Amino acid sequence: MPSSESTGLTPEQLSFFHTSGYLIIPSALPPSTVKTLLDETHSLLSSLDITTHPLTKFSTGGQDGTDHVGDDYFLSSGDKIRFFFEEDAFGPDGKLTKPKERAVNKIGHFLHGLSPPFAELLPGVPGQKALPKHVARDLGYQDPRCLQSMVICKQPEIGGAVPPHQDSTFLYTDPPSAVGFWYALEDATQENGCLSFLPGSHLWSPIRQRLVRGGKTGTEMVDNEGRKFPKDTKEMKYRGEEQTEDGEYVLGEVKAGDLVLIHGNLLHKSERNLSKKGRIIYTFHVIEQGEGHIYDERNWLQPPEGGFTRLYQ
Ligand SMILES: O=C(O)CCC(=O)C(=O)O
Repeated sequence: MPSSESTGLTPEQLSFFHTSGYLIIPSALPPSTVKTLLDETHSLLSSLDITTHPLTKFSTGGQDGTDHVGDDYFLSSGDKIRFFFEEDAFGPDGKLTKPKERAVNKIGHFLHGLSPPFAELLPGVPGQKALPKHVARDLGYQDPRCLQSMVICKQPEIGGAVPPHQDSTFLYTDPPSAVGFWYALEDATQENGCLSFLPGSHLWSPIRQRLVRGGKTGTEMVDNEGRKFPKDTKEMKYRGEEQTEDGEYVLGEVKAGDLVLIHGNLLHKSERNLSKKGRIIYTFHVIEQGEGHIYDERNWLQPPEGGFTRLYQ
């Protein structure tokens, strides 16, 4: 890859990310890569055998996580490619009301290890901008590890909402260190349920709770007794205005190929997709495994044999 393409973030992009807690990078993937990843997604969907599938729905339960999915199919998905259905894909008789290709909400959580086209994004493909390892370096990671990846389909007409949440609640290290890399593979608009963000909330909204294994449903939220902000977060500032978790969210409408970076403490969400247009995206998350960051053995997601995938070789 020519060195001019081996980019990380510009000083302006880095400053926007530090201030706002998210960053949109236009055209981070070339159109040919977007097509390859969509083809791979469709091929994975066709390969799904619903006769042997437990018909697990994907439910986040939002920030309080009371209804978060937690069955064994989900809990053991960290080193596999598994399929989770839209909650509204089932009729009263418990049967799917849509063809499987139009019913799956999410495919996860080891695409970055098991699917060659998705795996190639970590080192970077020709023409890819803001390569994950360079972004991680610019964000100050010592030993960044990719710990999960997923395709989220947000299907036409039945695409589920994702309530406001912070990714470090689900992918907790002490201190928190998660960053999400979220690639649009189709245009995402207000109509089909794009992301929205509460800008700056990563600077004042602590990780109060975290999702662990246990409880009646396999996962539960517990109070976070560890640190609640990343190591380098400056002192929280109250700037006079009311800072509440139901403040004003800004829409993140994006085009296929754009990359969105999301700070692990940032409050963000996406609405339902009731439109006729799907919204397929690919996302993976990175955490710090160096410098005294502790990955808790109670976290719902546990490392595969050999550990989480290194970004720096
Ligand atoms: O793609 C979506 O709708 C939500 C994704 C999200 O919130 C996340 O990956 O943290």
